[in-house]
Parts: sequence; C-alpha cells; structure tokens
Amino acid sequence: MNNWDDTIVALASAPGVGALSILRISGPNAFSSLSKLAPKAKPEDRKSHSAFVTRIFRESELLDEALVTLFKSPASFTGEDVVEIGLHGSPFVVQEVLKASLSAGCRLAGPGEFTQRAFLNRKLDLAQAEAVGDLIAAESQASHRAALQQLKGGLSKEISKLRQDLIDFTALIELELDFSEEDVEFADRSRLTQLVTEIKSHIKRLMASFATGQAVKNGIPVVIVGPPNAGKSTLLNALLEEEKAIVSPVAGTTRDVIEDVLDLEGIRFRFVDTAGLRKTDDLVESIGISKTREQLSKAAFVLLLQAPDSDTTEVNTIEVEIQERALPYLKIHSKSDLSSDNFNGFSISASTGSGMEELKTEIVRRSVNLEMLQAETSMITNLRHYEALDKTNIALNQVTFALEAGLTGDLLATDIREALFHLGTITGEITVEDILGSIFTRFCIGK
Ligand SMILES: Nc1nc2c(ncn2[C@@H]2O[C@H](COP(=O)(O)OP(=O)(O)OP(=O)(O)O)[C@@H](O)[C@H]2O)c(=O)[nH]1
Ligand SMILES: [Mg+2]
Repeated sequence: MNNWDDTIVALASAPGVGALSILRISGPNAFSSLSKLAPKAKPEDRKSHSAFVTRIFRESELLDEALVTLFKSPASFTGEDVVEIGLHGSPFVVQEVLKASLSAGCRLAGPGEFTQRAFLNRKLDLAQAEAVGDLIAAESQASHRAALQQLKGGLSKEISKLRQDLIDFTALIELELDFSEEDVEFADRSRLTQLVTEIKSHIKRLMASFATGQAVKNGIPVVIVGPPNAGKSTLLNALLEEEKAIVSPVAGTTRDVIEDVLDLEGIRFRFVDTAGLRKTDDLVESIGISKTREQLSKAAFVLLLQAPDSDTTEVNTIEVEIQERALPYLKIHSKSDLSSDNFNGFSISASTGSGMEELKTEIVRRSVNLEMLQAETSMITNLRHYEALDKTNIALNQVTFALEAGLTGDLLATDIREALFHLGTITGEITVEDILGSIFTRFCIGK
C-alpha cells in the first residue's frame, strides 16, 4: 500500500440547482478534516461504509446540512480513508465548503488523482482505471456496457492469463539456461509452438474487436451517398428528426459534410450526409466530393440512395466505387411516394416516413457485430491497448521464427520477455511513468 502524506479533495459531481453535489476527500487526514468541518461527525466512532446526516460549518457559521459517507482504509475506492460529502446547497455553498476543506488540511486534487491512487494502491489495474474514464464518458448503452465489462476486469483477466502462460514457459527456458552445459531441454518446443499459436490467435481476436470497440465508443459511422437530388439530406433529417441539412430541388445543394449522432437500439451511430459522388466542373462541389471520398474511407456502413429520377449510370459508378472499397452497403430506392414501381429491395420515402422504421432496423442489423456487443466478451476500445497488442504480436512472431529456426533458449527468452513486457503495459503490471502521466491527466478532476 502506498502512503501519501497529503489529503486530496475535489468536487466529484457538478453543483446545480436541486442536484446533490458530492465533495470527495481521500488521504490520511480525510477524517480529521471532516471533524473540523463537522464537529459532530465523529468519524472514529463510526463503521466503514456508514452514511449519516450532519451539519457542516466554516468556523462557527453553518454552511449546509450534508449527507456524509465514510470509507475506512483499505476498504475504499482509493484504498485510503475516504469521506464523501453530499451537499444540497447552491454552487456558492459548494464552493464555500470546498474552501473550508482546504483550510481544514486538504489540497485540491489534480485530474484523475483519485483513480491514480486507486491504481497505485492496487485497487484497480491500469486497464480497469482507464475503464473508469470510459465509463464517465460513455454516452450510449453499448459504450457503457463495454466500459463496465472492462472495469469488472474481463480484459485484465484475459491478459493476465496470457501473460501467466508465457511466464510459466520462460521459467522453464531460464532453467535450461542455468544448465546450459548439460544440453537439456526442459521446455518442450512443440508445446511452446502450440502455446504461442494459441496466444497469437487470442490476440488477433482482441485486435479485431478494436474496430467495433472504437465504433461503440465514438459512434458507428454510416455515410449517405448517391447522385444529386436523390434525397440524401432529406433522409439525414428524417433520421435525426431535425432540419439539420439544407434540402432543395437544386442538384448539388450539399457541399460540406454534415453529420450528427443518433442512438438506435442503444447503439450510437454517426450519420454523415455528403455531397455525393459525381463528375463536376463546379470547384466548390468538387471539393465536397473529395470530402465524400474521405468520409467513405472511414465508413463502417454506406447507404446508397437512388431516386426514381436518378441517372442510373451515375448510381452504378458510385456502387462500383463502394464495392471496390469493400464496404458493406445498402442500396435504397428513395422517394417511393413518387413511383408506383415495385422495386427489388429496400424502398423508403423520407417525406411520408414509409420504410423508415425498417431501414433503422436494417442499419443496426447490418452494420454492427451484435454478437460481439451482446456477449460478455472483452472488446478493445482503447488505442493504447491495441498498440500494445500489436507489439506483443510482433514479438511473438519473432518467437515463432526462433522456434522454427531452432534457435537457442537465450534468444527465445529475449523475444518472450519482449512479448511479456508489452502485454504487461496493458494492465499496468509493467508501468512506464510517461504512460501513467498521460492516462490520468486525461481524466476530469474529482475522479
Ligand atoms: N416526394 C419526395 N420528395 C423528396 C423525398 N426526399 C427528398 N425529396 C425532394 O427531393 C429534393 C432533393 O432532396 P435533397 O434531400 O436535398 O437531396 P440530396 O440528395 O441531399 O441533394 P444534393 O445535396 O443536392 O446532392 C428536394 O426537393 C426534396 O424535397 C421523398 O421521399 N419524397
Ligand atoms: Mg443534400
């Protein structure tokens, strides 16, 4: 257990009219600071995890009546003595109590400092600590679930297991090195080859989840394309139920990229309306079209619109481009209210709303790996973790190479140690100061 000699304080939830604001204090002086603020609190006589109502004073002036919760070290989020003060007061009262706690022996916490203490006290590993940050930022049900799974330690357990398997093996190889004169092999090479192959495929699965993981965190990008006037902007507006994009009968109305997020079935999507794709001599429109290509390169799913009066050659050219990029897409006949033809496939009218609900269902079904989202499996949502897995994989490729070439134990051990190092940076079993700094400063103050 680390022992800091200072006690930190911060607002853990924002003050607002009618809302409870929580002031969180953690450190060796947490209870003595509380006693100064609330003489009747008597924290030493109370059990951990007890909550009670008490009056908060600054000197003899009554500031608020507060709901206080105590957590005694080591049974707290940070592992230290923790006091949480729930204030009813206005932002003014909250500021006054915060100031009074500074005079009572606390200092203001930096960003993420509570979580950092929790990590350094081994209450959470690094991947879990990062999940706290994701949980705070989670805006949709799916991203919330992914963060919670990581916070529960799902990913950490998987990584630790992979590491342990490798560590057991390195131990055998290092034993061989001690007996190098005698030319013995404790570590069965074919068993090691098998183990490395298993670990590599596990890592591949985790790395493949990154695309879904990222999409869940930031919104799955769905790009709307089609010839001019096909009704792209009208569709965006109908999906968002808001007049976000300008709609007009003039071909080439949309030039910029217009986007907004929408949650469907608890999953966040980012719908992107574009200038479409066509050959044009108009300078501004051609800039818009190159922006459409840029959006396509980031798309997870494409909606291709074709109106009854669209030029089919233009539609086909766009469809070929989508296929060349190997993007999953849905071809939609738009403005169905203007045509009595029976199309094969999807048809909608953004004006009358016909086909819109079916379209939303189809987008969710086609663009998300629902199995991955719903299963209780770990997903990689964090670029740092993805890069660490990538480096682990490269090191393991070296191990495979060394095994195939029949290289000696010491060379094998070096590559395995390299793989262990990168795996260890995910959960923080191996910590590098710069990594810690950059992770926790991204948190907000009070967490
Ligand atoms: N009847 C009918 N008209 C529609 C429908 N959707 C769009 N329109 C009309 O078609 C015209 C073009 O619509 P937009 O949404 O601006 O088309 P766009 O594809 O964004 O066009 P550009 O931005 O110019 O490429 C407008 O006059 C819309 O009112 C529909 O479902 N039914
Ligand atoms: Mg438009």
